[in-house]
Amino acid sequence: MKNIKFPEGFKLGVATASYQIEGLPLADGAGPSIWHRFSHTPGTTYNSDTGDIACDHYHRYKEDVALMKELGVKAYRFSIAWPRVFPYGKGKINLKGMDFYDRLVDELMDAGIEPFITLYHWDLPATLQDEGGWLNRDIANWFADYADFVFQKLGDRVKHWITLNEPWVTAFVGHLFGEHAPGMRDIYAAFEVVHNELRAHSKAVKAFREENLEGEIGITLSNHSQSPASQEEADITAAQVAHEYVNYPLFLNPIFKGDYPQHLLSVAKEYMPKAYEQDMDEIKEDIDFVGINYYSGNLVKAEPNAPFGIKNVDRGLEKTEMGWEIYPQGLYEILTGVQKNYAPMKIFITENGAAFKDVVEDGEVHDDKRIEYLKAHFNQAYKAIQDGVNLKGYFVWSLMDNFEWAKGYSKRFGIVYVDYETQERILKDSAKWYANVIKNNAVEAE
Ligand code: IFM
Repeated sequence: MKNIKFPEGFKLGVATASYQIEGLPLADGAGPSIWHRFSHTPGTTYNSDTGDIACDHYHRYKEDVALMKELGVKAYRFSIAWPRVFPYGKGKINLKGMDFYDRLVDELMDAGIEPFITLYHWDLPATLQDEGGWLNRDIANWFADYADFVFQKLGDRVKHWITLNEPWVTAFVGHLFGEHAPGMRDIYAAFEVVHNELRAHSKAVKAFREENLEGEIGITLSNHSQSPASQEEADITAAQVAHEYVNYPLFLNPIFKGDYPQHLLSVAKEYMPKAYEQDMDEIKEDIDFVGINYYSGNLVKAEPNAPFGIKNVDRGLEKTEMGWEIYPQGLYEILTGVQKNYAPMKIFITENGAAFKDVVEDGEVHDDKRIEYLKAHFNQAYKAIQDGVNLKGYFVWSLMDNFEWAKGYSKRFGIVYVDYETQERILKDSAKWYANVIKNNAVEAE
């Protein structure tokens, strides 16, 4: 069997997020987050699931770090729950909450695993939501102050920082589709959130630079490759609009070029916040890397009556348990697109993985489909490196099964199975496969 080998120093890691795994969201003086509030509101999540216990990682972090060490992972991407550190989002500091992350970072360092920290993975302090949350322009300062505090506490050991995870999802799934916290349905709000997220991101980057710490900072963006359903001009334009609306251009154009992407503005300018142009110079700010999350692709058709004139059509590809098309070549398209348009110094795939129906048989989980999925995507990442993309690492989503937001615990993304009754962790076949990939820094070629 032929192998493809990743460059030396390539960071093969795993990723998680605070509310999805930690449990005990109110422990040791933490304040409630919007996800705590949302998941406790009837009818918001599958089975009324909440993050109250999740994977009990808050208690079991040592065991989980040991598991990562056993797998040989080089890097671990996790997020900090803002309301553990600032229970009200600003003002009063909760050192006990900060201590948890301090201990976690030490544990990782002892295990030789590099921490990559996401500062915001959707658990906004609920009291900030009471002041408008991402719709309040002051959030740029609230976020930068929180980030700065964390930089000061952990910046001696942590060398990779991600400001926001998937700001598109916060804006649109949380403020237009109403499926995520805070559960709003208002398109003007969604675009205002995008803008304030960008302002908050840039302020945090500036705060990081002012600390003069050794290390790198970037942002993580969600992506679904968007292919036109035909070579007709209308479909090509629709795919381009979809791409600029849901993918990296919505955020990277402002960050790298100081403007929103043109195809998107042509259909959505009316939704942009008043005088948004005045903030663009401040938003444009050098970052050290771009984080790319990629799971699936869409086939796009022009549909004049649909929002923004775009409609997804089913092309009959195999889907994961999330109902997402498996389209590995889309990862290549996204990576090469980022490289070509913005030439960032570094790119990391900060999430890639799949939910499948996992069954425990005699204490084992034979998740061949997940292995196949990962292998195909690793091959596309390799191809992108060969073609000049500055890809420096790859984080599998997720280390372990966890709270999949509105879908609760019904979808399993982990390479480690979690028995939620007993909290037992079971290495799926994909975890054993990945351990081997890491050991050899190589994947079977396809
Ligand atoms: O679980 C999520 C994660 O929090 C953000 N990116 C997509 C994952 C799978 O839906």
